[in-house]
Amino acid sequence: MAEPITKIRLTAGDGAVAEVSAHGGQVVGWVPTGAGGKERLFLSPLAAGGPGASIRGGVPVIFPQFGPMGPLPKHGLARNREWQVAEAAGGRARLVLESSAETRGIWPHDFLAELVVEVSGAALAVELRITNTGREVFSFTAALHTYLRVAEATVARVAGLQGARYLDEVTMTEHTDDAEEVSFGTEVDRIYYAVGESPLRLVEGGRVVEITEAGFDDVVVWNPGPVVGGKFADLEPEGWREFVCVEAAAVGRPVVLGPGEVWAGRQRLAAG
Ligand code: TA6
Repeated sequence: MAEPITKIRLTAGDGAVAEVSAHGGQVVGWVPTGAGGKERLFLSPLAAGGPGASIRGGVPVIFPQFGPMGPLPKHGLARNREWQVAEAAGGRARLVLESSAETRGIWPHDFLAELVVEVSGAALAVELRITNTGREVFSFTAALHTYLRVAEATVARVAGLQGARYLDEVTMTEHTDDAEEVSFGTEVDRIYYAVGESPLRLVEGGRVVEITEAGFDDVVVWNPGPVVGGKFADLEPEGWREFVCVEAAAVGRPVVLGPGEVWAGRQRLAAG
C-alpha cells in the first residue's frame, strides 16, 4: 500500500541539507549552500513509499540488477525495501540493507548494501558499498538513479559525453555520441559505456551541476519525454519537464565479488 515518505533531514555545519528515506535507502532531497536555498533533486509530488513501492525521484538505489536486463524484478530489489538507518548526524548518514530469507527468495546471495550520504557546501556525495557476506561468488549490476531537478527539461543539456559509445534503449541500437551535449524533448534513454571518472555537467540557463563518479564505469541519461512521461502513475502529466536523470551505473561490465570482497561506487554532485 502506498504510504507517505518519511524523510530524515541531515544538516551540515555550513547549512547544506540532504534528506534521506529509510524506504529504498534513498536520498530524497538536497539543498546545497550558495544556490539560493533551492532544492536540486526532483521528487515527484505523486511519489509514495510503503511496502513494495519505489519512490519516484531523489536517488533510487538500483541493485543487484539494472533495468529489465536479467531475471530479477526491474531495477532489482534495493529500491523498494526498508533499509536500516545505521548513522544520521550532521551532514552524514549511513543506511544499510542486509540479505534475508525474503531477498534470497528473489536473488539467492548473501550481501550487505551500505549507502553513505555526505552533504556539505555545494556538494552531495553518495556512495554505494556492496559486501559479499556469503560463501559463493556473485555478480551484479547497479546504479545511483539520480533525478536532477530542472526548471524545464527541454532547456537543460548534459555535457561531457561527446565521443562516448552508448546503447540507445529506445531503439536498442549502439552509437557513438558525436553531439557536444545531450538535449531533451523526446524520450532519451541511453547507457553510456566506460565513461569512468570524466566529469559531466548538467547545464540549464545560468545553473550548473557538475557530476563525477568513481567505481562506476557507466553513465545512464534518462528523460521519458511527453509520451512515455504521461504514462507513469507516479508522475504528473508534465512532470517529465522537471527532471533529467544522470545516473552513475555499473551495467556494461557486471561487478564480480568473491566471498568477503567489497565493491564501492560513488557519485558526487556539485551545484554552481
Ligand atoms: O535508468 C533508465 C531507466 O531504466 C529507463 O529505462 C526508465 O524505465 C527508468 O529507468 C525508470 O524506471 P522505473 O522502473 O523507475 O519506472
